[in-house]
Amino acid sequence: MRGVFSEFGGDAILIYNTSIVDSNFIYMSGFTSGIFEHTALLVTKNRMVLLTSELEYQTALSQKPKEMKVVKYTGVEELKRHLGKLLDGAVVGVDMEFLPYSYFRKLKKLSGAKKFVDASRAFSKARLVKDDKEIECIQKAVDIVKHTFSGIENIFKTGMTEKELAAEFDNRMRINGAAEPSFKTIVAFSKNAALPHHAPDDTPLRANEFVLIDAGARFNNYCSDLTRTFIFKPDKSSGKYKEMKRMIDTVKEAQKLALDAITPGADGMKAHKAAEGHINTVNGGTYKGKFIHSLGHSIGIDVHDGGARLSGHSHSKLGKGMVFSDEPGIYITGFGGVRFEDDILVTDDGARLL
Ligand SMILES: [Mn+2]
Repeated sequence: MRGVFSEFGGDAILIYNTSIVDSNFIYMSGFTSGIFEHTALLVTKNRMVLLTSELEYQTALSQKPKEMKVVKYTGVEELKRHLGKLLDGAVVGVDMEFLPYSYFRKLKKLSGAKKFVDASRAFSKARLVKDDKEIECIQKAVDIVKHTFSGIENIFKTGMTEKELAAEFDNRMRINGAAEPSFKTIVAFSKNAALPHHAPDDTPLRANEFVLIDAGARFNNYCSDLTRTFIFKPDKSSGKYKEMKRMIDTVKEAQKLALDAITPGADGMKAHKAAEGHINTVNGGTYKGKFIHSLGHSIGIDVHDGGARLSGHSHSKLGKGMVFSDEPGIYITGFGGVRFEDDILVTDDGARLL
């Protein structure tokens, strides 16, 4: 079932949502509706048992996969009874990167399990390689953002704030089919674009300035993550414009070189170095050291899906079915920044843009 067990040696896996939902819960259940706080999901080699409250019971029944049994429980004594029946004496995998220690102790005691072992690596390994259905969802999430970007320049207006543009972008993503933005949309004007994770504020838009938008959509639980950089009302005769344009051309070329360096079997370092090498050497080294983050991260149910990275230190082996962002950038403090980001799928013999 979903490849998690082939990576894991124990008897069962226990996923327990606190007031935050574990993305492994979403991965295993496939649920797209409901909140499922304080819900437990028990997974064995060929079955799943969901222990949830009355509140979510009908929602669970309407979405459950065939192999899932849904059980209602109220209170800690009933939870103990169900967990004990299913896990007493078992070696149980839990996601130690998610489950808080206080819950770890409580659940171990309630279940009577022999031992809790860490299943976080089994999950991240299984989730790293996407099946066709997952790729379809990511593609849809990508299409929604691309569609939102097309024509967005028509709403740029002198004096509009970053917050206003972010709100408009989010609204359009929803109208275009997103369940929600997959993270807080970044809109950065002018020198704010030099801060890769700038939070939109009241900075007004001015002519001949950068407009950087980094946004993602969620579709059927799966995320996309794309960035575009524009120049608002360019003054093409200005030196500033020429510099901004050179930064844009350099980043776009770096992004292309990185895409060409992504092949199954290569390590995560190769593509990063292809982009970085170009940025560091172009135009006599003007931008040396100005690409200040990793080239890319794995994308799936989480925007930063873990498992593997495209970075200067990454030894991750790339393989067919993995999805990464390809997002080089140049950041010049006090002047501005440029980033272009697309999501790519590793194929049989290379990578293709989603
Ligand atoms: Mn990204």
